[in-house]
Amino acid sequence: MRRISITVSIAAISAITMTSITPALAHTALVSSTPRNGAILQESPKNFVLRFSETLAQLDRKQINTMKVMGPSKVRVKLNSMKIMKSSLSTTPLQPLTSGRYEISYRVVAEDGHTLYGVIKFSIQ
Ligand SMILES: [Cu+2]
Repeated sequence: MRRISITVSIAAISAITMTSITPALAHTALVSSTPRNGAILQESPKNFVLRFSETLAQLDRKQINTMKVMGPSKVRVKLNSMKIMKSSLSTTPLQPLTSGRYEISYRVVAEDGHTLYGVIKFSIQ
């Protein structure tokens, strides 16, 4: 059963990698994430990191690049403040996550002004 879930998550990752590379448009795309989409973790992630293909835009005092993490029973995970380093957005959970399924949804604005939304799913055993 374990093997099946791992195969599925590898397929999911390949699909994502291909979709982010294939369009030859200049818009930003998610390059990688921690945790990876479809990841099955043994313990709580220490941080959440999203890496994009373009530098993210920044505005003073306005949080235009953000992510939200929903946990089991649709409970929102409390996060520390967002950190932006060029093309990556990261944060850490306030408390370790318990086992279950999680969903990271993000919204970022690249320097070209375009917005990108997406969802990353992972679970903790
Ligand atoms: Cu664009």
